[in-house]
Amino acid sequence: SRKVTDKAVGDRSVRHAKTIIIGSGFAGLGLAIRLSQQGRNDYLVLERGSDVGGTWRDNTYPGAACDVPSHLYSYSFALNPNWSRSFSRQGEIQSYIQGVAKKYNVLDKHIFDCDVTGARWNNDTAQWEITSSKGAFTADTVVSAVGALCEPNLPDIKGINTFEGEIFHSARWNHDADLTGKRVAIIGTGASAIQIVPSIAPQVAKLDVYQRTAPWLLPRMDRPYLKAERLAFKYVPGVQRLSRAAIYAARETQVVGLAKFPALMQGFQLLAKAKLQYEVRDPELRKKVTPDFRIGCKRMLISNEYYPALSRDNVDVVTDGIREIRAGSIVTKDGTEREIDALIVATGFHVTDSPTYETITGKDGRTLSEVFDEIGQQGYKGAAIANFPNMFFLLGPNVGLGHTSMVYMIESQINYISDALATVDRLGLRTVEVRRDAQDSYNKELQAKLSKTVWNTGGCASWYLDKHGNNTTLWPDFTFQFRRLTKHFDVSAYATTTAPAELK
Ligand code: N01
Repeated sequence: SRKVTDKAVGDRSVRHAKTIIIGSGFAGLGLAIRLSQQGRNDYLVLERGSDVGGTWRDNTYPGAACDVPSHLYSYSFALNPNWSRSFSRQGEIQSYIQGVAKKYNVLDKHIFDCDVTGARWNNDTAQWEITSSKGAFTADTVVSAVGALCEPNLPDIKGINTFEGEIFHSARWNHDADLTGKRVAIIGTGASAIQIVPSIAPQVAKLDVYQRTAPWLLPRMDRPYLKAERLAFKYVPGVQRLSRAAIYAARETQVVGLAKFPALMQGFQLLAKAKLQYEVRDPELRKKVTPDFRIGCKRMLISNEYYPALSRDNVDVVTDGIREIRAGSIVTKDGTEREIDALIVATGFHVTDSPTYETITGKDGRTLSEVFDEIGQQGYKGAAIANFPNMFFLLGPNVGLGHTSMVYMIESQINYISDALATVDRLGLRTVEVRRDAQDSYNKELQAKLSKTVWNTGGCASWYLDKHGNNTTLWPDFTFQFRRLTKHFDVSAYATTTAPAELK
C-alpha cells in the first residue's frame, strides 16, 4: 500500500481510511457491506445520525410508510420473508435496515454522530481532507451517500420565525408535541403530507391543510400478508424472488408512459379522476383538490385515506396563498387569519440546491455548488462529477425514480463504484476523474431523452427540475438499462494518473 507522508496524515489526530463513505442509509450501508464482502476492509462510514437508516431513521411522522412494495424495496442480497404487509411502514423498514447492518457485521466500521462539515481535495497528496464534528479524516477515495431527500426545506414565509406554537418539519417530527385537541396547520400536500393528514386528522380539534398545488392520487394496494403467504415467502424456494420479479415488471411498465409516451398517462389520469369523483363528494372541495397538470409530472401519490380525511368536518383545505405567519396564526393573501396551536411544515427537501454542495471543494478550489451553478446539477452515471477526483456518488444526479424501488438503482451504483475501486487498485491508479467531455455527452443524451418525458412536458413545477429548468434528478429510462450501464466501471471515460514509483 502507498506510504503516505503527508503532514496531516502523520498527525495522529487525523484518521485515515482508504475509502470513506459519508452516510449510512440504504446506499452507504449497501456499499459498506459490499466492501466488506470483497475484503476491502480499509474503509469507514461517517454518519451524522446515531443509527443507520438514513431517511427511514429520520422520517418518523405519523403514517410514514413506503410507496413501493416491501419485497422489492429490499436489498437483493438480504431478502426478508417476514414483511408483514405489502407496503411496509417506517418502523418495519428501519428494523430491517438495522438487522441487515448487524447481520453483515459492518457497524464497527461506522462512526455515528459524525456530522461531516467539509471535504476538500488536496492535489499534492491526492487525498480528500474531511472535517467533521468528530474530528479530521483523510481518505484516498470518498463516496458521498447522503441521499437526495435529507436536507429539510423550510419555506421562506414572512414571519415563520415568529410563530410561538409547536413548529416542526415532517422529517423532524417532534414526538413530544401532543397534538390531541389542538388546532393544527400543515403546509404542503406532497407524499409526506398525504400520509400525515389522515393519521392526525381524527386526533386534532382542527386541521388546516395549506395546498399550493393539488396532487394526483392513485389507489394504494396495501394489505397485511396472509399467514399462508408469509409461510410461502419463508419456506417455498423461489416464491419471494418471483413476487419481487412480478412487482418489478409491473412497475417498470410505467416507464412507457412516464418517459417514453407521456400521452399514455391519460389512462392513469382517468383512474385518478374517477377516484377523486368517488372519494370527494363535495363539489366545492373536489374542485379545490383537482390537479391542473398531467399526472406523473410530479410524483404520483398513492393513498386511500387522504381524500376521506379532507372530507372530515374538522379539516379544511386552504388554497389561498400564505401571506404571513404570526405568533399564533396564519394569514392568507385574501386577508383571512386562521388561529393555530401547532404548525407542521411538510414542504419537502433541498434536492438540487443541497447545502452539502457548498461543503465539498474539488481540485480547482471550486465547491460542488459553484460547479453546479455553472453547468447545472450534472454528473456521469450519477456516480462521478468532473473536477472531483477520487470521489464517487451514490444517488448522484439523475438516478432518482418516480415509479419503482430506489434500492435497485442503489445496487446498480454499488456494482459500478465497487468495480471502480477494484480497478483503481488493479491498475495502481493514484487519481481517477471523469472526463468533462464524457460527462457532457452523457448529459446531452440524457437531457434529450428527458425533454420528451412527462416530467418536462406535463405542465408542473417540481423538485425534479433544477434552477436552470433541467431535470437533473430522474433517470429517464427503464431501470434495467441503468443496471446495464453500470455493470462495469468504464475507466476509459476517466482521466487517470498513476502513483509515482516511490509511492507504490
Ligand atoms: O415533499 P414534496 P415530501 N409554500 O417536495 C409544498 C419521498 N417520499 O416530503 O407542489 C407552500 O413532494 C409543495 O407545493 P408545490 C418522495 O420521493 C416518499 O412530501 O411545490 N407550499 C408540496 O405540496 C417524495 O416525492 C414517501 O406547489 C409549499 C409540498 O410542500 C419526496 O420524498 C413518503 C412551499 C412538498 O412536497 C418528498 O416528499 C414521503 C411553500 N413555500 C416522501 N414549499 C413514500 O414512500 C413547498 N410547498 C410514501
